[in-house]
Amino acid sequence: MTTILAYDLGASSGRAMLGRLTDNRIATEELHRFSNDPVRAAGRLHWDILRLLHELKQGLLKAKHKGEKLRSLAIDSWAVDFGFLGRGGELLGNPYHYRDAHTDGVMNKLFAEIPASEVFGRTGIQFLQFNSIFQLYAMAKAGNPILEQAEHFLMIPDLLRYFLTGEKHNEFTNATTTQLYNPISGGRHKDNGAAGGWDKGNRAAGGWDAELIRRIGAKPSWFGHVAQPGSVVGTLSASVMEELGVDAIPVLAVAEHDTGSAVAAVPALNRSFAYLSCGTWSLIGTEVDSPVIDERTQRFNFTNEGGAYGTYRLLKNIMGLWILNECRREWERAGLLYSFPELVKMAGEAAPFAAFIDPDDDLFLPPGDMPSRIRQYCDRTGQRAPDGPGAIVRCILESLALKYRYALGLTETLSGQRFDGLHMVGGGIHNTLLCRWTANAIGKPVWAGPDEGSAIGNLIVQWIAQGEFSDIWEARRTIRDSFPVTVYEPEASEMWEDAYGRFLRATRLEAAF
Ligand code: LFR
Repeated sequence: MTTILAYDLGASSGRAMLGRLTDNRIATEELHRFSNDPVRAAGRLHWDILRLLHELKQGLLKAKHKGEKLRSLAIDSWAVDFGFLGRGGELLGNPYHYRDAHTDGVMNKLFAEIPASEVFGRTGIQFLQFNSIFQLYAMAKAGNPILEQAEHFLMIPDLLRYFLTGEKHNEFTNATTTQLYNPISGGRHKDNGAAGGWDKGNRAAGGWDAELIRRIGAKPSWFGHVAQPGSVVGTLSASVMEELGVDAIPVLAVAEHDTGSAVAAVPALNRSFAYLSCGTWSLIGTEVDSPVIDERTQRFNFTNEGGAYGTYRLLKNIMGLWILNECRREWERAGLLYSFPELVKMAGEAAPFAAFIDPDDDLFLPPGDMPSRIRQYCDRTGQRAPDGPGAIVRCILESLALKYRYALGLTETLSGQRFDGLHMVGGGIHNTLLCRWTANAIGKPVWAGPDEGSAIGNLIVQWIAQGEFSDIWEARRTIRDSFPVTVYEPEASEMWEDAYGRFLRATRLEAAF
């Protein structure tokens, strides 16, 4: 039996998960769970990176107290955010939260200097105003003093890994989400293999795009060695070992972008599959062997994020359960306490298809009063706004399910494939109404499970590196055998078909076709 540790950090909570592999079955045990609370300071929204480091250490201590012998550990988290180290490896400030307002309006300013089509052509990454490229450009334009001292750009898991090991690496899957990484030619890694492919040395093609980096006011020297998932990127440092009284545990790079790990854990048996990683965000798409960078992918704002083992994720970000979470917070602020099951039950009892939102409207990106913003959206689009929590939650969940149908259809068009169902992974699968409505909206079965996709994806890449699985497909079969998958068959297809037409008109998405 081999026991390993996966840290999976989400935008609202993190966990340390033990993984055990016995007789070709995976078992997980949540060792430590903690909230991740962004902190607003001096008008800016930050991640509390040292608190996160503290929680990682608590996870290690809990493993020690249980007498666990860990063969390795790895970290995954949300993407795009980063911190800087200065001279001597000093941390320069606290990383900004991707929902901070400093990138508002910045995309168009950058496009006035570098055309959007060029940025997309070089990176294949969808435009989201919080991508690291826009954050860095905003920092450079604002004359942010951190950049004067900066020597190393490290993304959230890179930074935490650095604190644990003292080593600085940029992990590949997260690096691609910066929108400064060129998967085809790159700047420094031109010799890494065929365009967009995967060479025998287990390194993806491409590399940091030094020219793009320079043109946004950043320095290529900040961006370091790109580590592939499955490579060893350090060992717990002597000072961490001493502080915690633990042994020298090897630290591996995995698909450190949580979505990369979640997709690695999709229990698909067939190479052609569609997934929906469902949590704070909904990420819907398919896995491809090389990036699909063309005019249509750009027009529909699909992305090509790097994955484990030379794959790419052709997918679209959909705002996801964030809107519902923020509604709940807002009601709580007003003294109305609802649990998620209560809200979902109320939604089930509300009138169907009364109003629709496009969850990806800019209105819904920043934290705040979502019930008012939904009202504002409905006023703007000439719809009667939903009134009361049940109707509001129904509007959100139906709109999400219909937006999934829209994005799944586009995934089929852009990838030239047809899918006979949708794999749903992540905590969002506990929202059974959303699973059911998604099956109805897409008119195909939904296969829901596992719920801890990112943590499991993190674990299997560690085990593949250790030779416990021969490849990702063997690991996916084992996931399939180890965790339950709930099947939702589509129902009421005519009603949902009709609702889809109304959704497209209300949200103006029909114009996209
Ligand atoms: C999901 C996720 C998405 C990314 C968003 C912001 O947790 O990683 O893939 O677009 O968070 O980083």
